[in-house]
Amino acid sequence: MTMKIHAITYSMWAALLLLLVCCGGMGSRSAAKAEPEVARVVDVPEFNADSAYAYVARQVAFGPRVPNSEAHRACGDYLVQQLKDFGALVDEQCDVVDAFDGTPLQMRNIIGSYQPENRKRLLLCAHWDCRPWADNDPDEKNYHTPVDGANDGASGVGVLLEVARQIQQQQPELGVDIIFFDVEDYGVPQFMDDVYDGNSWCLGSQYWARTPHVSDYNARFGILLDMVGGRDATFYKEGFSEEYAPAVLDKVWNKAHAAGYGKYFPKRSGDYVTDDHLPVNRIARIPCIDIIPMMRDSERSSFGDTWHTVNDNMEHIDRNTLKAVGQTVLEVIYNEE
Ligand code: AHN
Ligand code: ZN
Repeated sequence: MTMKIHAITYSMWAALLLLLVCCGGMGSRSAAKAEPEVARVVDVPEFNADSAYAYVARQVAFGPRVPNSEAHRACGDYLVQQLKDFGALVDEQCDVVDAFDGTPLQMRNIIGSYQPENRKRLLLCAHWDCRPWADNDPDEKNYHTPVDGANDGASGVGVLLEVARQIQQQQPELGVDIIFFDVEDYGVPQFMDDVYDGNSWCLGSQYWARTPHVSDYNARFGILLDMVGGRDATFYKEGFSEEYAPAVLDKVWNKAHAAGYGKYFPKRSGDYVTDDHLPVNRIARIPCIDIIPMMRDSERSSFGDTWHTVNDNMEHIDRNTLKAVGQTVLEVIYNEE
C-alpha cells in the first residue's frame, strides 16, 4: 500500500519537476536579455587548520632552520617532498648568497607549481628559514640563540602546504605557484645596529625576483604570508602593499570579511614592513601584498610579543588564526577566473 502511494507520489513529482524545468528554461531564456549574467557559483574547499598546524609542528621539530645548519637542510628536503606528494611540479634554486657580514649562506628557494602551462597564474609565498638570533628577547642572554620560528617562518609555510593539499584535490581556474623563500631572516641583528641594514633581509626573494625559476615569469598577483599563526593576530593593511597592490588588498580583505574573519582583518592602514613582497613588487614587478600581523598593544614588538624571541614556539601557535588566513586565501584563489 505504501509502495503504491510512493509510486504515485514519485510520478507526480516527476511530472511537476518536468513542468518546472520547461517553464524555468523558457523563463530564463526570455529574461536573459534583460538581466545581467548570474555570478559564477564556485565551490571553495574547506581549509583544514589541524592539518596546517601539523605542518607547522613538523617544521619546528627539525629544530631552528637556520641557513647552513643540518635542520635547514633536512627541513628543505621535507618541504620539497611534501610539495611533490601534493602533486606540484617542484623547482629549486640553490646557490650561495653572502650575508651582511660576509658569511656565505647556502640558499635554497623551493617552488611548487600547479598547471605550469596555464598562462593565468597566482603567486603564493612565505619564507621558510629561521632567524639565527633571538635579538628581540627580553633576556640579553638569549640574543645569540636561534629561534624556533613557529610563527616567524613555519606558520606561513604550514598554511601554504595545506593550500597545496587542497589544490591537489580540486584545481582552481588559474595555475598557482607556491614559493618558499629562503634567507629572509638573516638581517642585521639589533645588537649590531651600527652596521648598514639596507638589503640584509629577504636575500632569497631578492635572488628569485632577479632570476625567476622560469624566464618571463608573470602572475596576476601575489600574496605573502608572514607570521600568520599568532593568537588574536590582527592583519592591518601593510603600507607597501597599499602602495603597490591596493586592489589585491581590497580583494583579500573583502573575502576575509565575507568568510567571517573580519576581526582578523581590520580595514585600516598599518605599518610599512621590509619583507619578501618588496622584491616581488619592485624587481619582478608583480603586485604582491603581505599578510603580516600588527599588534597595537603588544609591548615587545608590533609583530607580537614572541617576535625574534625564544618564545616563538609551538605553544604560541593558534589554529584559529591559521584557519582565518588559510580559508581567506582559498576564497581568493578559487574565485579567480
Ligand atoms: C624588519 O624587521 C626590517 N622586517 C621584518 C621582516 C621579517 C622579519 N619578517 C619576519 N621576520
Ligand atoms: Zn623574523
